[in-house]
Amino acid sequence: MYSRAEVQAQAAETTKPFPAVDLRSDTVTRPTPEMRRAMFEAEVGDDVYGEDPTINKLEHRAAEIFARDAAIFVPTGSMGNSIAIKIHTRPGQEIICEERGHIFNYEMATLASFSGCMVRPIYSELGILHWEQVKKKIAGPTYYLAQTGLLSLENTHNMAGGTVYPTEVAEEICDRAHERGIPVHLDGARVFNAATALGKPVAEITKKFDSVMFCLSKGLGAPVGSMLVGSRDFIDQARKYRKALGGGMRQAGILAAAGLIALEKMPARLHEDHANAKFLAAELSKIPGLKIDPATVQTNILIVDISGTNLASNDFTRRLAEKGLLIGSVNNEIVRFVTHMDVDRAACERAIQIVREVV
Ligand code: TLP
Repeated sequence: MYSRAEVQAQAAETTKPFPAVDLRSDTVTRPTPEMRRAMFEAEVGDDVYGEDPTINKLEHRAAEIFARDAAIFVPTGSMGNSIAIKIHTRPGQEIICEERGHIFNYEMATLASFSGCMVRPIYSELGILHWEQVKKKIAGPTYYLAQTGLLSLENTHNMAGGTVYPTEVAEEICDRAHERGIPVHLDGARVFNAATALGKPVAEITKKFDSVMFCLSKGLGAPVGSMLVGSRDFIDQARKYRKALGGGMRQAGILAAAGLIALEKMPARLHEDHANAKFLAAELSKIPGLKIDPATVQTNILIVDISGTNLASNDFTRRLAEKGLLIGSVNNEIVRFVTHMDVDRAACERAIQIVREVV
């Protein structure tokens, strides 16, 4: 999404004397004072020996909240997805996912290099796949066709604009895939945003998936960390692959202490980010040259087509950054705004003002 030079330029903006409004991602949040205190006081041990009490507590709570056998802490969402894909597939198989999916576009082709698989992508305007589309892409039994090893859904769908799977749509895919012996993984980096939008518990909207990855370090505000949840056998295997990838950390309870607060307390405030995103969408849609349908904004992500401004997106984001607003460029015509706990309504109003000035 960003070149190294862009990242450095944007980082330089954040050190300017006036406060930048940073809507690049919900990954940019800083830990709350309560998280920092908990990290300072965390009881720790060696997690590779299974002896870190704070990690054990976090894994136990994650399993409980998702109503699953077990869970495992991983350093990043990308590692969580890579591990899940490795467990579910064999080399030479295909993985079906939506064309703008994170596992396909932003994980450095790890599904190929680590698991030996390739992607059979399906495009869907709002990022939500339906069984009728999926079933056409499942490989037939012909011996020389690469077999479908896994379906992977993304909820919310990041690059489609934080869109949410209706539970019955996701469940139909899981049920039909299972009838064919194909597992279904959920890239639920922002599954708590999905649950908030649907008004349902995460356990309910994820119950039919074989495995779920979710991030503590996005909307939930933890500084580091993601979780994988699934069956006992799946998590036992995940522990081995996490170590293989270099993700066996030692006194990781320092991180889990913040993760516990993220997990227990932060889902309850996500509706504020969604309300701010809807506010931004409504205001941006009134600015000539910007294309966004506020009706499609369900959570905290806005994907905006700026081709009508006649500015390339890098130019657009640079001009905004000069005035103190940081957003992300997805491609030449598309930019992304993401709301999170470190931007309040006043910051969003300032963001709109800056966009108006630039356009
Ligand atoms: N997404 C990041 C970027 O990589 C695009 C962001 O700023 O949104 N699944 C989904 C759906 C994600 O959006 C992300 C991160 C991940 C997985 C990976 O998580 P991390 O960054 O922890 O590896």
